[in-house]
Amino acid sequence: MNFHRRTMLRGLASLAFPLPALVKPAGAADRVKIGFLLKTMQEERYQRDKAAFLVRAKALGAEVIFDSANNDEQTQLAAFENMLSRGAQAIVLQPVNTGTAGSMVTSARKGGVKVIGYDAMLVNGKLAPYLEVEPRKYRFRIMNGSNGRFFRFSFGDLLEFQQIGSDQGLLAAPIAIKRLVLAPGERGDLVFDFSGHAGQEVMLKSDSFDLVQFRVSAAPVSNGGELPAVLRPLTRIPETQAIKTRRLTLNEKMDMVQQSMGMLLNNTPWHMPITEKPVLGTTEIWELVNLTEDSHPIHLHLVKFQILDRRKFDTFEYLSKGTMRYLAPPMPPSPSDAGWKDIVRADSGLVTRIIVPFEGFTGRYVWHCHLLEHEDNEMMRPFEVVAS
Ligand SMILES: [Cu+2]
Repeated sequence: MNFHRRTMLRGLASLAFPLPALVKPAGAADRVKIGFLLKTMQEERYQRDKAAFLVRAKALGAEVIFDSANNDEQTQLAAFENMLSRGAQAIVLQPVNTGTAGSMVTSARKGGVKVIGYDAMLVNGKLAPYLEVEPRKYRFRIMNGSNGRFFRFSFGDLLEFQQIGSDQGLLAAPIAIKRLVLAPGERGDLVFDFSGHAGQEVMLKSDSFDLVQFRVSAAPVSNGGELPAVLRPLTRIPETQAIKTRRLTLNEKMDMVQQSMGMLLNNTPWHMPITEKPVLGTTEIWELVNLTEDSHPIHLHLVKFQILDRRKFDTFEYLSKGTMRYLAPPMPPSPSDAGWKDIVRADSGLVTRIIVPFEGFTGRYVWHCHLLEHEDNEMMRPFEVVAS
């Protein structure tokens, strides 16, 4: 990888198909045997993962021994031993219990068999990458491209870095932080100064997960000067500018035995008639009332918006009587969240308010949760920007 001052780290993903590293080119006489052991096949995504894995392995000329464990540790242990006895040279493992996975890894290593964690993090499509850098400032543009994982980015042991931008552009001024939370789809524009780390290694991490190792060269170089103290004027949109406030709920549908049947926006499936029709050139406040137990990164197409605040409310009262009773004062957005955004984390039990100028074009757009498994299951709605 040849990274420059402006570096885009894209496609951070929680799903790894680390096959190319294991598999010899198709046509090689000795086909590599790979074990692929999932914890369950009860979820639809694993059916798709299995199919994709098999296709990719076949294309690369590998033989796959597949099994799943029905969420049972002992079943998984037996399946793992079976793969070893059948001559698997590497096993991609999704442990039922990470605590007991150690014994499987130990027995595999005795026979020289590699074990690869199924839920590995990929950075720009690479597993455990490193980057050689000079002891100076680097700019990193990071996008969380995972299906559903929230990242809490930090450098090394909570080293300070500067955030200069969020989803839709530069912040008003750099902010010094030690950790940045990004939900799926969110972006962060960061500057890290390696000048104090010449000859050392610095890890970009998310909590205990290692993402990218930076190997800092020892020779001194110019550090490129200081960051400007002011970046771009950023006027907060006054609430009085909004001509309409919409209260929109985030809902989880339950069946008779309280099993989740999926998530909805405003309790309305995708195919129902359009209910949100903002007028071009006007500004609206959208109140996202999260009645679920999850945090949902809500994304609006076309527009950029600002986060007004988040406020705790009584979900039980809202669900039972339909009345809104706040339990705490509103919380303003953090400095990281105070710039132009197109995705907002709407946390459980909070009303998250955004102020949205509808500029640019009339027409139909969508708004949706950015968790892939939610948006692909009805947590998406159209909106239509209409002419004044
Ligand atoms: Cu969601």
